[in-house]
Amino acid sequence: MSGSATDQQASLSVALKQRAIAEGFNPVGIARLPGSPRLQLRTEALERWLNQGHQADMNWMAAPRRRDASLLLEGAKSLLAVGLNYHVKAKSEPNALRVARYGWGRDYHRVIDQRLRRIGRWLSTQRPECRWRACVDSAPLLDKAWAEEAGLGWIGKHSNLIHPQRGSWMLIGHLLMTEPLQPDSPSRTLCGRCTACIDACPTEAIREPFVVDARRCIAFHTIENRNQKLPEAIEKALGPWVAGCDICQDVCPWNHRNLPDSDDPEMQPRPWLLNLSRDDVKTWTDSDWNQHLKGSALRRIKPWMWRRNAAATQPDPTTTL
Ligand code: B12
Ligand code: SF4
Ligand code: SF4
Repeated sequence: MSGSATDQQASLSVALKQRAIAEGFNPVGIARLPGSPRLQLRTEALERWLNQGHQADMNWMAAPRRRDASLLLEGAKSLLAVGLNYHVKAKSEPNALRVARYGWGRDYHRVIDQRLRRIGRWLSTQRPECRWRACVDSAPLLDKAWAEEAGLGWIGKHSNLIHPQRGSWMLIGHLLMTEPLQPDSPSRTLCGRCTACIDACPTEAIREPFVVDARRCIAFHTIENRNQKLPEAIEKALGPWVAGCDICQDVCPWNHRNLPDSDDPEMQPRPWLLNLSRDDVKTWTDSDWNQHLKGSALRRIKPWMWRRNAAATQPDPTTTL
């Protein structure tokens, strides 16, 4: 490649990342397909995870396209990885039912998708021949492995991506594109000898470092499990968690630093999510729920599931009732 083409690639890469930061994303980074050999290892880890049945009934996890990002966009050469910080100042009320932080603000799928598309449209003005595709969860992509490849952070032993200054409270999206861009360096693993997340998980869902068995995970059961009754072992361990579970991230030392709070208006919590009681859950009608969950990622939890989950919760042992 000629020197000037390399320079053009470099300046487009910088400009694209600046656009992403202007959209409220931080950290941001770029990776080249097909990725380093480490990405191959992560893909093999997915294979093992599926073979062990850790996906529970999320059969969509087995989609072959998840193993090869180039199948999501023909001719894809690079991707822009973006992180959206959802750490906010507000806290749950001490005796309230607990709702995982990722669901406090507006549905992150919509927020990230809209912003990525704006970046994509800008890219089209710079490179009209370039094709792109915004991916946030909805597309079968190994989000964390690609974000790690693009330097957004490392995959911790609880399997979430951690940024050294921002912790793990970030949601991830990607813009796949046919344009070859200049890649950033992949992140290094910084968990060291720590095992706090593995020790704190009440259901022993982190079977070994980096491997979460969804069949044992409270987040899976409260959000995805469509059975009328939760397994007994989950009911016993649920504590106050009615929607998702943040325990393994709450105990992580990388989340105990002075983390920047997001002032993004779309990430600010809906007040009712911080102060939800069993009585609210019992008495709200389906249409009350529809009203409360408008534009929320927690819509995935149907009203009957909120009732099922709440009925199984126990008071938080760390608070006095
Ligand atoms: C399926 C899924 C779930 C399932 C299964 C969880 C899981 N760990 O797989 C359930 C419903 C349980 C779930 C729960 C949650 N999820 Co979820 N989930 C996904 C989804 C759709 C796919 C994840 C996946 O590929 N799993 C398959 C297995 C094989 O992957 P894995 O566990 O990540 O394993 C990787 C590592 O272990 C690594 N690895 C393996 N061996 C080794 C060895 C070493 C040395 C290293 C370093 C790494 C490593 O390679 C594997 C493959 O990449 C992604 C979105 C996406 N498209 O990627 C969101 C996603 C992972 N979820 C997310 C969130 C926020 C959550 C919750 C925090 C929500 C909550 N509070 O309730 C919890 C966290 C629970 C937990 N400890 O993982 C975010 C995570 C953001 C981040 N900072 O990492 C994602 C990326 C969505 C997004 N777009 O932002 N989730
Ligand atoms: S989300 Fe909760 S149940 Fe799932 S692995 Fe983390 S601590 Fe365990
Ligand atoms: S709690 Fe410790 S082992 Fe777990 S992800 Fe954080 S640093 Fe890594």
